Amino acid sequence: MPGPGHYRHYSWEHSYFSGKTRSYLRYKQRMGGLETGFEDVLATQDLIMGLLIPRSGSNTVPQLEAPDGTWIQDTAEIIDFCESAHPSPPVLPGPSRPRQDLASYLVELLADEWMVVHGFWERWHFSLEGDWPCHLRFNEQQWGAILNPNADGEARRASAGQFFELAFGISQPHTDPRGVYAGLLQLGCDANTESAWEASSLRILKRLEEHFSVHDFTLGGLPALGDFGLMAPLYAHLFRDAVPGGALALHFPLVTEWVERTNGNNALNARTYDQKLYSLDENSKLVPRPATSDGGAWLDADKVPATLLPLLAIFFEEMWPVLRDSIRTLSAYIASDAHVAGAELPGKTFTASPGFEHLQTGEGALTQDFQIGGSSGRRMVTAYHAWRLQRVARALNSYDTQGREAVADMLSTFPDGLELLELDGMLGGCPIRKEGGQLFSQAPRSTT
Ligand SMILES: N[C@@H](CCC(=O)N[C@@H](CS)C(=O)NCC(=O)O)C(=O)O
Repeated sequence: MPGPGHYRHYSWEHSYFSGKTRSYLRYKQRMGGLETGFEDVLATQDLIMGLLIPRSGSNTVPQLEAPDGTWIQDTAEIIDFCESAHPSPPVLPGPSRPRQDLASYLVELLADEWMVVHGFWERWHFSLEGDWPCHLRFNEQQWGAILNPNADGEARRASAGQFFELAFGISQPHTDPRGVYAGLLQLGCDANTESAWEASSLRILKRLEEHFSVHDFTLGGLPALGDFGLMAPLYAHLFRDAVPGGALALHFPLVTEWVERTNGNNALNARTYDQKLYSLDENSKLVPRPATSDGGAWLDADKVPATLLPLLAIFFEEMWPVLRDSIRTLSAYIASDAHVAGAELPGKTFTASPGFEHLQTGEGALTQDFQIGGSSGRRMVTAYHAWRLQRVARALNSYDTQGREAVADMLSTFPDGLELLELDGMLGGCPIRKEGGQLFSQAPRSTT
């Protein structure tokens, strides 16, 4: 049980981003870093309307309430807040280990904002009545838990069924895509690009499988930010899901085992961070040792595991060109007459933000062409990406000359990798301010 004055983590078990912060908070608590503990609170519709929206202006989960009443929306901010309040054990290597630090931020970004397409595709592609395999009932049950928590099982499912029809048009996603089905199109996953997105996710999973064959976590024998980031796509939408979960276990058993290990639950065989393995001494006494790889620690000397580099290569091959273009598109929009300086900007990851649909769909000013695996598509631009890149730029700025050289050495092995060192300047035309759950433009910075 959490102690007095504990944190409250408002979340859903089936939420993409909640899997990231839940596993993070559990790690901090179990390793002695979160003295008061945390309570995982099911964010039912009543709580979202009556508490989360009034406190942050956002209906998204997860959100965190600190013991002193501070309210935090967004997984990146939740982790940054807790790292600063509870530095030990760290999940960010920091400026003294710049290569591992940057690798952690990039894996987190890839997991949160690129793998999200595959995660949502897996959840909603198999939810159509009449298809096989079909996990519609499973999905209805998990959504019913938040929409109508006091009803009996059948009625909970029925509430979710009605919601899926009303919000997502689930009976006709091909002719009238709404909600999550519109969201996939807005993120550039359409008939033309769908197979390229699938190939991309298989490539990512294969590289992770290879990595976890050697190391138990992204940086070695303890989890880091990138591990918790990867829990977003891999926990609720793959591992825990009735259809993709089976496929993950069959084809990627090491990734499956890593999910158990990083989640820290039911992980006896997977071996987790606070576990010991034992051998017997000559008197048959138990002799403990860390249960995880690499002596239960991150690799020393700021080494990024060689098997993690191919994952970072995917970030640079696929995601970076899209992020780079999105900075340009967003800066042009902010500088245009269509935007009033200081006004709100769309900040959602998945689906266009309410009120910004005309800009983020079709040929709107906040859309752009992109490529994935040789296929072309068009997708929305969100200011959320620029805000997240500001965080990466801050990390880069915190490295000393030697640290920047070490990072440059690593970046030079990726396509256009060295461009990342220019990130701060590139973001000069679109500085973003976050207030609660909303993003706003700020006066452009001079880049000279
Ligand atoms: N950038 C946010 C994303 C949060 C988010 O999109 N959460 C999803 C659930 S995983 C949500 O609440 N979606 C509801 C909506 O957008 O209306 C974060 O990292 O916390």
